[in-house]
Amino acid sequence: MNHPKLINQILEYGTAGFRTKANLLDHVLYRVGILAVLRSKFKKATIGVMITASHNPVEDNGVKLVDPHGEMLAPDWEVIATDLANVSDDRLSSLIDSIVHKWEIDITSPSNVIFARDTRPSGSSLSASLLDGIKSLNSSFTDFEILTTPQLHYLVHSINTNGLYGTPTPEGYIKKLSAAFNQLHSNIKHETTPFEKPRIFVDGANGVGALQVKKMSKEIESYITIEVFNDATSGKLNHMCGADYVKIQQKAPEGVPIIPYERCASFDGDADRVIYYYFDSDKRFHMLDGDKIAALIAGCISDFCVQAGLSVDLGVVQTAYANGASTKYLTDTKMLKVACVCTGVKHLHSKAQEFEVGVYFEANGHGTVLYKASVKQKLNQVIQNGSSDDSCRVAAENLLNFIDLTNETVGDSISDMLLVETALKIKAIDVLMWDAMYVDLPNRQLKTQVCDRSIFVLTNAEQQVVKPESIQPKIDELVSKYKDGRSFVRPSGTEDVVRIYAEADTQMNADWLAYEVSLVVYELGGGCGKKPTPPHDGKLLTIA
Ligand code: 16G
Ligand code: ZN
Repeated sequence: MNHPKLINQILEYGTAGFRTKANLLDHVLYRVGILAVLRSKFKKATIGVMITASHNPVEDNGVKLVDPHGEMLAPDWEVIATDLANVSDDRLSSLIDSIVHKWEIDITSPSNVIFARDTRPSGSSLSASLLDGIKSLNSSFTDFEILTTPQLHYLVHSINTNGLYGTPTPEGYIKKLSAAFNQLHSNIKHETTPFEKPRIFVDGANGVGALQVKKMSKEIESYITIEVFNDATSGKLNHMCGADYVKIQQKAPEGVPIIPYERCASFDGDADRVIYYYFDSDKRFHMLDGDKIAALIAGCISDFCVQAGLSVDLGVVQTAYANGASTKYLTDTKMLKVACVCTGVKHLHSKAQEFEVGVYFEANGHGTVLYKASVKQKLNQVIQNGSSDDSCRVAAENLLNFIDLTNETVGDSISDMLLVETALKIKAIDVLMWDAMYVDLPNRQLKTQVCDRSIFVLTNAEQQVVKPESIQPKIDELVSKYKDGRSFVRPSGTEDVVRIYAEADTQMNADWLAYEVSLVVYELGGGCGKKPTPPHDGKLLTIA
């Protein structure tokens, strides 16, 4: 038996695919190889497999499938993935037969699987296990070796559109984005520009994003200087650095120089998230998260549309983690439609598809923009009708390049960063002016352990607890005690914890509200392990 299943622990295909300690994944990768081939035969298209555990520690690894248009695996196949990963060795082949039968898969039809991995040391042997699974069904395949998650999503989509979305190679990705960036930046002319050639410090989380952004940087160096830190040459992946560290700890990563007002961006371990920040003259840290990125980008697209004389249905999709101040800014100041959905990229992505232009971002920095074909058609129409010095035509050209600079398949640290840099240049604003768009409400995230997090049933885009029934009235009561208070709790999809989010008028109040709510979860939700401890003496809570 190839790649026998040596563990009894049940692994679930969750929001981020399978993710656990790397040494538990050998049989899972083999079976995912089989699953990807079946999916490819079923969809009659190329399927992608990405081996990564994103922002998790280097000892972990994970794997997820990429569907034909570069989107996440369809939910009904997530269940199949879970079944395949957990079935005993002796029942594996009969389960495969039953999947083939149930989904009427023509096992003789051609299939193609492409795959890549992040920089984790466990990646190459897990790739080999995956490949054994793919080969067991005689499928064709390409191993793209070390790439970012969004690069793999791009490749799947461009292969399945016969190159219409972009040349289906890693170099094609760099070329498409860099060409759009260079075109935009050569078009933008301001009488007074705050900085002629911007510079940005990138924290590559000691991962694959660092390697790829260096390649990108060479292609666009006429218009921007990108200096990469935590570049995987010596430091440990995601250790004291990266987008998740910066967002959760609300502090700067190690390894990035502190220079006042210098723009800095942190990627996560597989480069599908980005968080911005800067230091003021007192070396105080200021963060610009996914909400602020969404506000900047949505505002820029909306301006382009107005300048091009186009009316489009533009919406912004957030989750409950979006800072209340950002939602207020988007709706009240920018007069944009805002939708709130459950956490997880697939929920944001599918909601964003309902708009002609759907901007979606999680506060943690994962997000992108989706454009309906109708928008691209309207823009081409404006270009055809306009004269060369026509400002409508120029705006339409700029927006088309902005679309080309976007990785529409999934959130992408590199693409998102270049969109931000472009939006700042177009608006002729610096990081301070961007930050001043609105002021974040102080907030705090905590997590607490319960014996069984599956007892939590939520509603209203995960903002209210339905079960256990006693919890929500308590949360409502606590929230009402705090000015600008808001709080919700949800079981994590990636860790064995319940997460608590709270915001309020001051950091101290946000910390106390988060603490009080975590105590409610612990006491009424079957807490186990360490009981939450209160924030002491006006000091901030230390986050586990
Ligand atoms: C996964 C999700 C991410 C979400 C996070 C929440 C994808 C590709 N990733 O990383 O969108 O923010 O889970 O984690 O969907 P949690 O359930 O542990 O809070
Ligand atoms: Zn990631």
